[in-house]
Amino acid sequence: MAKKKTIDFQALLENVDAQFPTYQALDQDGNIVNQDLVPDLSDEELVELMTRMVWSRVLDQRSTALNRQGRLGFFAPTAGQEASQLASHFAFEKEDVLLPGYRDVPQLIQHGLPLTQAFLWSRGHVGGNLYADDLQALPPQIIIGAQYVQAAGVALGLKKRNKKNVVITYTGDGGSSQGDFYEAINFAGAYKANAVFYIQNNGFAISTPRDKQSAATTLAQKAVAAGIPGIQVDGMDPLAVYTVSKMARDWSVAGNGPVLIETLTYRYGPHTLSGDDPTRYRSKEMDDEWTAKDPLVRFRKYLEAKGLWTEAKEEEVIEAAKEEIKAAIAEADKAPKQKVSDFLKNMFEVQPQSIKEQIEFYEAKESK
Ligand SMILES: Cc1ncc(C[n+]2csc(CCOP(=O)(O)OP(=O)(O)O)c2C)c(N)n1
Ligand SMILES: [Mg+2]
Repeated sequence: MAKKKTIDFQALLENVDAQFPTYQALDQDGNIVNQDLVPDLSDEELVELMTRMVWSRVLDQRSTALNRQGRLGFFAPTAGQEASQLASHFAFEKEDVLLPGYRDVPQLIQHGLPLTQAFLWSRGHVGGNLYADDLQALPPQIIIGAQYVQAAGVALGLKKRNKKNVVITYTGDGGSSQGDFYEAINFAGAYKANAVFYIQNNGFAISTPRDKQSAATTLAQKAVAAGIPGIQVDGMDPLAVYTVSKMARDWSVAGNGPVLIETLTYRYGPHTLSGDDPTRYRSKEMDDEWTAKDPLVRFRKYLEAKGLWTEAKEEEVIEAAKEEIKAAIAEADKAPKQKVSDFLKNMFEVQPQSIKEQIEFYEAKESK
């Protein structure tokens, strides 16, 4: 009797993995390694992107200092993730809808949230959540993965209204283990909704390493089960992140449905400034390896070689950012003291009876 053919399970896994290479345009020395991924950006746009990334690094440093002085509340450091955050966001339009996580404040400010309001949000002040009508964004989500389900809903709304816009949302490697993550990409895929979903894989969910999140070789391949395209990109490479993001937006705006993008990145600082000590779960070797991949260093080298960037220009950007931050924090200090009743009034458009009663109670107390 002929021997029956067996299934090669190892090959099944390897065949999937082979479809998810890491896209890279610019290596860590600032050299182009893949001409196909070099974006069609003007010199001015390239300089603008670098300016935003340097601005974000300064915002990270100043926010850390302000937090330690007790002048800022919640802060999730962003240094290291500038390409992942700002080169991705650079591919979208003001009318696209941004649903950020707690670490995505730089994109939110670039999308139009005044810096003063971002500082008020950090302080837990209700004024940080009162958005101008033309700001197409929701406040940063703290519940891991929850913005993904909301993004799927907003994306379907855009689709039903025939809008040529998309939703952009971000979660982390840890967020990609949440039920909300799978539900959202599955739903958005089934309805071909207009969305670009990002997983910023910075290697850790607080202290939990990436290899404890999933047995999948890449997080991008989670897209397969949702029937949508998934791409893994070098998240320290602003050119590749931008190109992949722009192509994903074009694909989704054309009515083809969502895309999932995994950016390989690293946060240089602690998880948040609320007591995390990364030396307890990350080695110096690991930090050094990722420091060598710094997105600012490689982009600076690339732009300097093109004659588009100098040390003097960078100093100018740093000084301007410091001034902007100083003015914004002074403005935030002028906000009226937070009242409990203001918080309650901001919860529902139509107030339930229980909230009405609480508002009355607090207003009476506050007027004394
Ligand atoms: C539903 C939920 N569970 C747990 C937490 C507590 N928590 C806050 S941040 C975090 C880790 C998230 O890691 P990741 O998604 O990788 O994002 P990163 O902080 O690395 O950007 C956890 C577990 C939370 N905010 N929400
Ligand atoms: Mg993470």
